[in-house]
Amino acid sequence: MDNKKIADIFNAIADMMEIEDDKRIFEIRAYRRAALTIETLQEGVEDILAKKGVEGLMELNGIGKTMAQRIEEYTKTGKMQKYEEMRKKFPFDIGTLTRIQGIGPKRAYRLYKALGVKDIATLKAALGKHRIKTLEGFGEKSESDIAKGVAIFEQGGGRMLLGTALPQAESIVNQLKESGFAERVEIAGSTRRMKETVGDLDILVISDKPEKMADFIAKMRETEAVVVRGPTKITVRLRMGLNCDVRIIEKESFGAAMQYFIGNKDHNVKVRQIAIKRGYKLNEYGLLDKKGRSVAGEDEKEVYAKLGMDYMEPEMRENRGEVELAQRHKIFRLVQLGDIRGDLHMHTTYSDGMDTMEDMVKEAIRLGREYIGFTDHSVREYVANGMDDAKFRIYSKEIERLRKRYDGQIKILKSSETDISKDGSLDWSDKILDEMDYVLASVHTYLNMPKKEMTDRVVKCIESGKMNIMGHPTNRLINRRPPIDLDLDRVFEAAEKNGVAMEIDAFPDRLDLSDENIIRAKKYNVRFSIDTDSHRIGHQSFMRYGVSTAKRGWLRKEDVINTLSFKELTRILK
Ligand code: DGT
Ligand code: CA
Ligand code: CA
Ligand code: ZN
Repeated sequence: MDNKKIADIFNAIADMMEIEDDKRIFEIRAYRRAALTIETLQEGVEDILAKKGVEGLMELNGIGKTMAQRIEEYTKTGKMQKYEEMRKKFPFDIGTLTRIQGIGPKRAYRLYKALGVKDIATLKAALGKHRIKTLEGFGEKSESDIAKGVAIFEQGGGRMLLGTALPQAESIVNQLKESGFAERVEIAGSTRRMKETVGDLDILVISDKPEKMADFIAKMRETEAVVVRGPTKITVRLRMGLNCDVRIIEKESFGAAMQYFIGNKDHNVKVRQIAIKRGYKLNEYGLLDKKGRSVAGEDEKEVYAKLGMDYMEPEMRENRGEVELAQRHKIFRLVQLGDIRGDLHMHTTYSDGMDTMEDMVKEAIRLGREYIGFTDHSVREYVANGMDDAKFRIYSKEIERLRKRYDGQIKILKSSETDISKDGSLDWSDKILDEMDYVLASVHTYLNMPKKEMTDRVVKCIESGKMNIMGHPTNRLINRRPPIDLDLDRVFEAAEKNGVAMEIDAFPDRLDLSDENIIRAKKYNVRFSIDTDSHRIGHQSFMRYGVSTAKRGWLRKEDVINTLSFKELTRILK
């Protein structure tokens, strides 16, 4: 899958154009839009090209003829001429530098020109010598912001978002299945556990032609280089920037290998100790008795069963108490993707969404949603093209029109992602709030408030009795922006008292609340709403990331409000 690489290149071209001549707004925007589309696409561009050609790409929102041709050029040659030419003028790692908080394209260029900053290493050197603050237009504050940005970037440690890694893993799985050399292919590791970021991909294969299988993997279109190759394992470097471990497993060991390569290390260590206590030995080949005979191995559930344990879904296997629960046969059913009946957070062209409301409705129907809620931004979110009162009226009318038009197919709720103002009030008059079926409220501004003030602000809003769902509660962006400083216990307590649901925003760079914060929230009697925060029709499929995050936080169906029927939901939203 070339998506990630192409999106990175498009963004880099836009960055370089901005340095060169920022008046070419339309061109720059075209590259950014195309990058956004490709980045969040869940299907490989090369698959679209193979099926429908350049025209197929042009059907995508934000991809015109030029962009489609550039994509085709890259998939055919592994290069994009336009990019190669521009790189000569700007020979530094613009893509990485502009990912750092506090550095835009122009600043990256200034840092390069003045201090020779080319990448993270040279940026750190400049920070170490405190040379950045001496540059005109930078100063003390910029230097410390950039230093913080670098720290966040490095904490990420080159880990990739699940939303980028999983589609790539799935595409490889499909290719291996179609190769004719594999009897069974499964994703393992952190990707299978649906962890928010992934260090490398792990794939398990049953194959009776291991040599041919390994050759196939070495020659796959996404393979950049073979890192190591042995008789049962091949590690390749993927062009998109991750490594991928593929292990070839015997059929009779496949369940044991799944157990070993899905659970995180700590989970595995615990399970192995249980095996030892029961007089067995457990490894990736099987569960063996004292005489070395296999008592289980082909089937993963059987391995756990022989150890006296319930089966746990991969999302649970993080050694957070699930092993003990499984031993006591207390593993319960987690919320499933199929339980989700509606999506309560989505944007349209009325604010910063890219698709029309009607197209969003059609996509929701296609996905089988029973209801959806529109949540275009309130006016204060001017960067996101927030609506004023007059625009809200038109928005409101359009919702009513679509309600009639799609009556019987889907229920449409009226809402707005309402800014929680600096003083904890909501960014709409009561009159307009009253017209909404529910209120989703989020913090988007003054993100640096100290903990006490920030918590007071949010709690005051929750206690106003006017909001129903708190949108992306910590407002973090994975590997890019830290969470706002909130005393979450106070927030959850207030939410419990006031019947406010906490959102699990399913957008791949948010996943907010995170799994760990969901676990914290569960100590209180709060409910959750798993929403996609869609800005395009394709984003509605992000629901699976939200549901998996909920599973990683051990949520059940009854913890999640958008598993309710429309009737029940509207009753609790009143
Ligand atoms: P990642 O790649 O950092 O996102 O995280 P994982 O969990 O995918 O870790 P990885 O790729 O190093 O290993 C894949 C699986 O193999 C992991 O889920 C657990 C298992 N595993 C790795 N190293 C060990 C180990 O030393 N002991 C045991 N018991 N299991 C291990
Ligand atoms: Ca891994
Ligand atoms: Ca690995
Ligand atoms: Zn928002």
